[in-house]
Amino acid sequence: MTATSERPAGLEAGRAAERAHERDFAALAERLEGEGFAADKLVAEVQGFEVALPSWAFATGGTRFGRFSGAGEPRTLREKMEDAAFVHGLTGAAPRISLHIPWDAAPNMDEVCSDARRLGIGFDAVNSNTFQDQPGQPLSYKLGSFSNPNAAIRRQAIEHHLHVIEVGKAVGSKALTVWLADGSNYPGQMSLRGSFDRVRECLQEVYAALPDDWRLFTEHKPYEPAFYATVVQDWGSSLLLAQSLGDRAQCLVDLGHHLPSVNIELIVARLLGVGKLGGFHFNDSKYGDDDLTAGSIKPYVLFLIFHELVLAGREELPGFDPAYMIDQSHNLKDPIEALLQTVDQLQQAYAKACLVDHAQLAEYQASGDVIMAERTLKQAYETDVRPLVAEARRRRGGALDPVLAFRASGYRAQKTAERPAAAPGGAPTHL
Ligand code: LRH
Ligand code: MN
Repeated sequence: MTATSERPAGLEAGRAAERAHERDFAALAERLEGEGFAADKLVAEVQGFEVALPSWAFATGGTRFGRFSGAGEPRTLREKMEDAAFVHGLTGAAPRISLHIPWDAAPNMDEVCSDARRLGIGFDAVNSNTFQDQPGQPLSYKLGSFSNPNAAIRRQAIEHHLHVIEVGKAVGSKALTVWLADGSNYPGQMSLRGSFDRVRECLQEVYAALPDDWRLFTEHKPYEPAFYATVVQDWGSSLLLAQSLGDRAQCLVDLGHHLPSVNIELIVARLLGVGKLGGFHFNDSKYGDDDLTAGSIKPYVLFLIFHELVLAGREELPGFDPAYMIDQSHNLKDPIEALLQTVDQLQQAYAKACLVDHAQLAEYQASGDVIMAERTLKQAYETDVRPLVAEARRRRGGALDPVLAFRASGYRAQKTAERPAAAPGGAPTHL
């Protein structure tokens, strides 16, 4: 197998790259057929994998220590959608964008819908925001939103969520993601039970306002911006809320919202087991909510998560309909290149998970053959599926190597010319 860096760049990676791909794919297909897999069926499965892009990840992100803005960054929702459509064009696997309100508030949502139709993209879950005070906002969320002891502030937060649902309905979203920054920094500051009860009460009102074909995703996070207690701190708190709300309330797992060494695939299996796994915010992290590109730090964990998902899908587990979304902040990488890498990593993790011999694994688990059970997973994980994933993209009109194709396309240079540079170090367009 030749390393990608030797292939000519650009969408038309050139016949040489095409030939190299065809040889690699043929070799892999032959090997997989030998192991009892139908290569074309696997390609079709990978083609079926789609992930939503976060509108807030197309501009360079930053930390409290600073932000290094990039060239040609989007400044409007339309420009974010242009970039999203370009990512979809190169991968064939990212047909929807997830909006964040009010960051993506637009005066005319009909215009947004016609732009989306023109660009060939749609809308996934819409995200609320009660973790910032907006200009002119009457009451502050400094000490919480749904958990706030002040009923008027809770009312304001509920009204915001009802507004977000209206925006989502206007663009055809079918889900609302609720992540609350609510929490405390010091023991005694907040009633640990009262705050949770207030959140549940407010969410019940929001849930009641959901259109019948919508879902509500509750997103847990252990800390930040609260540094002592976060009201929806862990999957257990999120599950308690989702179970108290109703069938269309499920839990969203942001991979970065787990303390180091927490077994995320186990949490995924637990939520799948009770039909409460609503979706994901894919990213990766080494320490905290680092929002790094998925598969960049813990690729085996990403594979193990997809193993649980593919198994659940094959078993047609009740309530299995996970919403796959990305949630990242690109501080150093070109945001589009980072998202192209991410989609590729997710496609690869999914493809590897499709290679697990589930029947064999179940046998080894039943017979207590620890080594062979582990080897059955590793056999799939250690298979180089890059030709399979590249073929799936090619059959959807995408690029064999999206990052090289993006660089060859000159898109960033074109956008840099079109879009005046953001002030260096200034706030990203979404803040
Ligand atoms: C919180 C979070 C949440 C989004 C925000 C951009 O850390 O993961 O999902 O609202 O990032
Ligand atoms: Mn998230």
